[in-house]
Amino acid sequence: MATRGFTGRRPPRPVEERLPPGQYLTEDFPVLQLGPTPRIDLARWSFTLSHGAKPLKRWTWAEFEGLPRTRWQGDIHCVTKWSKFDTAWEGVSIDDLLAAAGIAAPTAFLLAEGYDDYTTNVPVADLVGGRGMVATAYAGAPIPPDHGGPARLLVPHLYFWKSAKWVKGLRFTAKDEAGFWELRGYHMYGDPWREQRFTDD
Ligand SMILES: Nc1nc2c(c(=O)[nH]1)N[C@H]1C(S)=C(S)[C@@H](COP(=O)(O)O)O[C@H]1N2
Ligand SMILES: [Mo]
Repeated sequence: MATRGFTGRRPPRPVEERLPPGQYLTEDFPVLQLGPTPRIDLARWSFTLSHGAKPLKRWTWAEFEGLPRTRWQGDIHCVTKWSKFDTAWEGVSIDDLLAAAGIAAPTAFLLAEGYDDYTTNVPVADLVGGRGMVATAYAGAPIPPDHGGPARLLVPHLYFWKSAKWVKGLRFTAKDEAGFWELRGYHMYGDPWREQRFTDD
């Protein structure tokens, strides 16, 4: 006799339910960035948590590799309207980073900063509680440089411009400060399900 639910597998959700408004599904992984892909030597790579101008904690690549690892698989949504399903990432959760630094987040907001001087703002509440990580692997391999390797922020529930590539640190800020795209007309928060693409959406 076949028992319903015996395999413990849920039926896959239909594509329409997984696509936020205005998005389409792609199988590709488009590359979107301002400038050329920076080449980052792992011997010189470091990752820093800071509060304004004050550094709080810094890790070398070797130290970062020793931190607890987290895996996440799910859908990502770019403001240019593509969505990609079931992407698989591995890295260090922001919860584990803060614990390893021995600190609680000093403010409610931060700017993620890239080696290419890109910045983007994210509320701390959107990164803790298992909602964000500094990813170093994609689909079981080191993240390719074009997609932000050696390390990129991953905040999958917000539009993908919030997932800063070539991330070099997180800077806690007293107020919610606009980053590169947010200063140029993009939304301060960027929730794909509320279609927050531009400043006044
Ligand atoms: N450091 C950095 N991160 C960045 C960008 C950038 O120009 N520099 N572009 C952002 C934008 S606009 C998008 S849509 C995504 C694209 O990520 P992908 O190239 O891996 O698809 O990266 C975001 N992260
Ligand atoms: Mo983008």
